[in-house]
Amino acid sequence: MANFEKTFIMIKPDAVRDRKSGLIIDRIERCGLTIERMEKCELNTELVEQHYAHLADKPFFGDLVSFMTSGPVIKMIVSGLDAVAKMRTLMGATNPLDAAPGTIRGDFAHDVNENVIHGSDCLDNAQIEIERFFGQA
Ligand code: IDP
Ligand code: MG
Repeated sequence: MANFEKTFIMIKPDAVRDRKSGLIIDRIERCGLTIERMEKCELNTELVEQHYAHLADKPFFGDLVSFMTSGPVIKMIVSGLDAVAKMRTLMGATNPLDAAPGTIRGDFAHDVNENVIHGSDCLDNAQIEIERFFGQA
């Protein structure tokens, strides 16, 4: 049975810089999901390090933090039936080389670090990330 869910989505600095935000938002709405909240903002290093803490021991962590603080992002709360899994499917694989054509990363991303979009990977993390980026709703 499908459940109504909210998930945390972020259009990353590469896509904002390349003016792909509108195309990406269009894809989210086309599959029946709703943008509940949306704001353009710049992230500080501390917030990015917290958000990606599970990757702190990876060799690319420094590049990831630099990239995510390199320019504005557009953060969103997206809702709908099975919104968490639906957004992960719509986004495609983390590495654009593996992301299927027709997915957001498959069509817009060219680099495993600069890969256009973030989406929560499970319902528990969606709640944590919504609170981290938007505060208590
Ligand atoms: P996800 O964004 O698909 O959930 P995660 O494994 O949570 O993937 O990684 C978070 C982010 O870290 C990725 O979206 C990407 O920006 C970056 N990243 C992941 N793996 C690599 C890598 O092997 N090289 C460079 N950057 C990576
Ligand atoms: Mg992840």
